[in-house]
Amino acid sequence: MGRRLSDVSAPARLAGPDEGIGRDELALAARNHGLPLEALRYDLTPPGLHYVLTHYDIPYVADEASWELTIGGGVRRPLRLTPADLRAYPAVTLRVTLECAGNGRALLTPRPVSQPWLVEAVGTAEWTGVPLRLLLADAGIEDGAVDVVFTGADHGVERGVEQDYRRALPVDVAVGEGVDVLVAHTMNGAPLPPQHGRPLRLVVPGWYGMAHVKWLRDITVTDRPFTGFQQTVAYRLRQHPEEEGEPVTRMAPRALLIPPGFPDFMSRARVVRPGALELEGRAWSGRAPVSRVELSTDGGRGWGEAEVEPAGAHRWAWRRWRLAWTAAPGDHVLMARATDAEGRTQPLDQPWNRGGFTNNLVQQVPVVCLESGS
Ligand SMILES: Nc1nc2c(c(=O)[nH]1)N[C@H]1C(S)=C(S)[C@@H](COP(=O)(O)O)O[C@H]1N2
Ligand SMILES: [Mo]
Repeated sequence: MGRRLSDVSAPARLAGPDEGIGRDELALAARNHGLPLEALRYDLTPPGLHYVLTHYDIPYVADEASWELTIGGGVRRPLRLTPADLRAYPAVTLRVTLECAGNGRALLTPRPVSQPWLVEAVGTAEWTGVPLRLLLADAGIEDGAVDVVFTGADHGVERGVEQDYRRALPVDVAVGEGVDVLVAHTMNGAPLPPQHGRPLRLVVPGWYGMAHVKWLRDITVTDRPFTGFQQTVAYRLRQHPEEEGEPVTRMAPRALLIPPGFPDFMSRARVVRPGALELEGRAWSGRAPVSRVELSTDGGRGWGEAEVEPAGAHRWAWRRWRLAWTAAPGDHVLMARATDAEGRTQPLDQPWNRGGFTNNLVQQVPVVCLESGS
């Protein structure tokens, strides 16, 4: 019997009311790991602890020297560049917090069936590369450009559509003066590891992960809006499947706690002993800088103001925050809430859409404080 791609490729769906995480979701979770939350302690996430998300397979790149990045479409001088060519350009290094747009998805009700993130789809790295603006200036963008389309070397099928991983940015974002979009060849001072895009990837400070195309092999300038799968089918905010939906773009504010105390192996419940503790965590936002972080130690009834470290030179990276707490014996629920300088804050009720995207529900961390002396 003839087989079709639609036979092997599942449609998008929501989990049923009592449906647990399935084997398909487990398979994705085992490939695409999160940041162990204790690693929020590092300013720069060691690459092995940075979250990973890859829709298809990680391309095998034996020899960087034979890699070519092509730049074409609506440009006057199409370019072909090797990683060595890119390393010869003036380099810019940016510290960037990257978060998957689906972070928090597995906590939603109903649960969109996809990569089942809790809240750990985040990491911060120093990316070094060439500003896209420079490359596009060398290529010479023609008048009437609308989008810049980025193609990765990975290939797969998703909801019946066979594709290369491909995403676009509006041309004003691609060449924007405010912040450098980078074609990065270096992560934390070393060549990109395979899972993070070896040898080249796009880095779009402030945007959710899906825009940061890995294994970048082509950049094409177009004079009409890009309508590929990852732009118009996936990564849209929809309540109903037939809606066109708003595109997913920049990261909403989020704060996470460094898990206090020590964990139970199986339940991951946090255990602390009574007394003074310093609660610490990180917060970030892709539109306006984080301006405050509030903490609740009683499940959201009262909120205290955390001390947030200054952003310093790193506007696009997470910021550390802290607040003292005296733990008393009993059960507690800790919550942290970030607000950005334009007043966007994290909701206490789940923001829901069919993809589970951009959901920045306040994190809840149950903590058991032991009796003194136990
Ligand atoms: N080529 C390609 N680029 C990609 C992806 C992909 O599947 N293929 N996944 C995107 C998504 S959804 C995310 S969240 C980030 C994850 O980047 P990381 O694995 O380096 O953390 O890569 C993005 N870039
Ligand atoms: Mo993602």
